[in-house]
Amino acid sequence: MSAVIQSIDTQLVDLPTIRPHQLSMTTMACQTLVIVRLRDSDGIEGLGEGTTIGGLAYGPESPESIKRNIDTYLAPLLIGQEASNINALRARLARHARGNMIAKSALETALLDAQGKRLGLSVAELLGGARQTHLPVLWTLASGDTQKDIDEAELRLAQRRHCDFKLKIGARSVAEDVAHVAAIKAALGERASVRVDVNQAWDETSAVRGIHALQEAGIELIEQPIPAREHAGLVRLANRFRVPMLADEAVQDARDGLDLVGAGFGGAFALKIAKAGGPLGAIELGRLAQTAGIGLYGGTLLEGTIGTAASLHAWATLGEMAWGTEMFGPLLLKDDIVAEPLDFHDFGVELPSGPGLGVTLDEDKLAHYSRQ
Ligand code: MUC
Ligand code: MG
Repeated sequence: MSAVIQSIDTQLVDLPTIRPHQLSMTTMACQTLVIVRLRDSDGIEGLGEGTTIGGLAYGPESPESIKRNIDTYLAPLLIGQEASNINALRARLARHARGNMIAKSALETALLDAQGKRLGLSVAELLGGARQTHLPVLWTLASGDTQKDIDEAELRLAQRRHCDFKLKIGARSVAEDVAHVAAIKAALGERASVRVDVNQAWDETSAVRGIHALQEAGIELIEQPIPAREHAGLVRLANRFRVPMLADEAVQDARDGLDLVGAGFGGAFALKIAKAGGPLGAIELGRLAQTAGIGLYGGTLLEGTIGTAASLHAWATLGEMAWGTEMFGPLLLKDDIVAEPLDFHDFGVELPSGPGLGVTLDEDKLAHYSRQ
């Protein structure tokens, strides 16, 4: 069953969010997905998605650069190549193009989707098989308003949709952030796990002050308190506090994971397909963490359904993750571009079944939300 990659098309899709989503570096009212459609000579189409947060606010790739770099540089490296040897295609992209991990993740996802469809296997089966099919999913409270966040958490608990909450902080002063988080934790009590994501906003001294107070307030996990490259500082914070540190921006791939483990980091790692250049790189980091006894967390860059499904297939192969997942991206968007949305219930989501990602496009919706 051999096929050649014939064409790769990319589209920018702008979807409004259900409410403003406030992070330390930007407030989002809309999410832009870069949708990849990869067609092979046997007529099979693979879908992929490359998505970031807030244009260039989160990282060095923007939706526009992802699209342009796929169209100009990455797609030509793949077109005409044999479609089914994904390891070889991944190596080819790595050899001829540096960085651009989100763009590479979108392409690798499309290759996996196509190969799964070709063989009649789900992406998780292609990757060795799923060890779980219902994955826990937390919700991020980021309206910027304490009472609105509490009301939102109460609603999600009552709906049995989420019982773990992540609060985005770092845009305001440490004292204001701590008061906001402590009020939410006090309102929810033992009914919910409350964590924070600082998205690199603090220096180490502010982090010591902030984390001390957050630990006292009963917060369970502190995500990326200081800048990504400050590995030594993150190790110091992890050693200093009882509350665990979650490395996110600090750990893009297995290379970073190895450095942090080597430096004595004992916290947890957030995996994201977008950081590692696709599901395969994220699984490499996950396996390294499992070998080193580091707890895992399934992370998102707030992808829509295609990127979320690709991540779920990867996380499912790793077995239970100590800190669950945050694969709620589609729920933050007002609408979707797929025919069948993911099934969120009982504090988690079902792994989609069917060949490939198990996701089909709704062509009308795609056309409606595509940027002209
Ligand atoms: C991040 O840094 O974790 C994940 C959830 C959310 O609200 O933002 C993202 C990015
Ligand atoms: Mg994070």
